[in-house]
Amino acid sequence: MNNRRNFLSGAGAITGALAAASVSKVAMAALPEPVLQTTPNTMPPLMPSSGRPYNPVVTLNGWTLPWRMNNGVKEFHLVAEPVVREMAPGFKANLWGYNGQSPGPTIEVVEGDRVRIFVTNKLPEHTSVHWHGQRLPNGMDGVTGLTQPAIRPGKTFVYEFVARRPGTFMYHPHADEMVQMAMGMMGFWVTHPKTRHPLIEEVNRDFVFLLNAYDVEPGSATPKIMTMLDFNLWSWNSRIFPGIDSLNVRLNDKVRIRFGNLTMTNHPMHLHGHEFLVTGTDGGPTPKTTRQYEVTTDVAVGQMRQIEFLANEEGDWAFHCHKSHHTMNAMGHDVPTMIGVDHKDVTQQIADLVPDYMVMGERGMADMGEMEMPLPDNTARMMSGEGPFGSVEMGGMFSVVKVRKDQKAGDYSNPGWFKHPKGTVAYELDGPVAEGPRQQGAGAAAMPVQNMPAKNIEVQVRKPGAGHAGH
Ligand SMILES: [Cu+2]
Repeated sequence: MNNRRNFLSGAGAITGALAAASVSKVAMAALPEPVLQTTPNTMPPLMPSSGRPYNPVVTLNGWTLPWRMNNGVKEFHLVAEPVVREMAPGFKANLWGYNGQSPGPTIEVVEGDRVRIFVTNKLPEHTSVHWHGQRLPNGMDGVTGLTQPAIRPGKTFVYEFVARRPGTFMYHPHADEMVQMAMGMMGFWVTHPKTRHPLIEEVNRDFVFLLNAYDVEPGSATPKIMTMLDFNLWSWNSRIFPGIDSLNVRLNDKVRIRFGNLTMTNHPMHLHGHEFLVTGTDGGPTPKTTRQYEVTTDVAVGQMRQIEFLANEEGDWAFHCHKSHHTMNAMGHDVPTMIGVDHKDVTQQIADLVPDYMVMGERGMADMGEMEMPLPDNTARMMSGEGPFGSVEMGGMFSVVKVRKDQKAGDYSNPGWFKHPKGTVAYELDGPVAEGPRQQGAGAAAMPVQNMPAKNIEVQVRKPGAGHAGH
């Protein structure tokens, strides 16, 4: 009870607001007052104040939607609306979302709960909500035109069903989907088991987030909605590193992380320092016989995965998508690879004409993370994040799992950087290093080659400058 009251009154983070003007006063009195969120920070777990108890989840850079009980029914109020989302400090995007943020709030219920969700549409166009992965009456499935009429701007629709299956789910529009998902309309849903479930472990920490992607041109603030593959912002809950909060846990905590993919490509999610099991999907808990230890698991488009591990190694452990372009922020994709290219002469010639000219990428791209390059206003840096040893040189889908001995149970605050025990950090060798012999000629086991080239060619690998589908 106390937790919820604190949550609602906490530092003005959440404010009540009136429902859409077109809803009559009588009808409004029948609706739960919508709760809005004004901060992109990770909110503490929302302890259930009514209904069956459960161990709540923590939404990364997000929050859980409070409800009210009405004659045994859990009532929620979602408001679909344009929002301004801070995707990283200093970088705000004009998105669409729910109740003040994108993604919308996480909805948490218990298996067997009867749930009633009011959806008010404050968007400039019609919408609907599809409850991804749920068993429900067909007419509650939220597919505009197929199972219900569209929710017109200013209108409120009511969805009602029993949360039949425990597990990891999400919600999103099934109306002008391409636009509405490209604009950030989505949210997480967790149904907790009502009793001990043989395939669902009790855990100490349970984190959730959605993988999403945007195409926002440097200097602008509204996503381009026609983009199919060429996104330049790869985000978790509409945040990009270094704007994504760390996942802070206590040493020897059992940790569950649940994620769903609403981008247009797959994301191999990789955790450092620990092995995990995939314990569930949006289809439910996985049978134990299918579980194997992994350090990377791929989550395909429209899929959800939940992973579990024992956090028994102290430290700051990277957790990220393993596609290296997905741990970068807005960048010019048509930049050719310049590694190894000597352009001293041409640089001097250009510098004579353009005094501020600088060459990028001659030694790799790391310089760009550290360089103070002038950027248009409201542009996310390509990669950054100041770590204890310098620039982390990451962006996009990247965060850190912080495992600490002295983190208190239930404390989700950031403990700061890990203090490595003496002698446990990679160090620079002092002294000379012998040069070994370099490879010469063909491998001894190679087949004889017909029509050998007249002279040996050393290949200069260079990416094509135009087009780069498929990442
Ligand atoms: Cu990825």
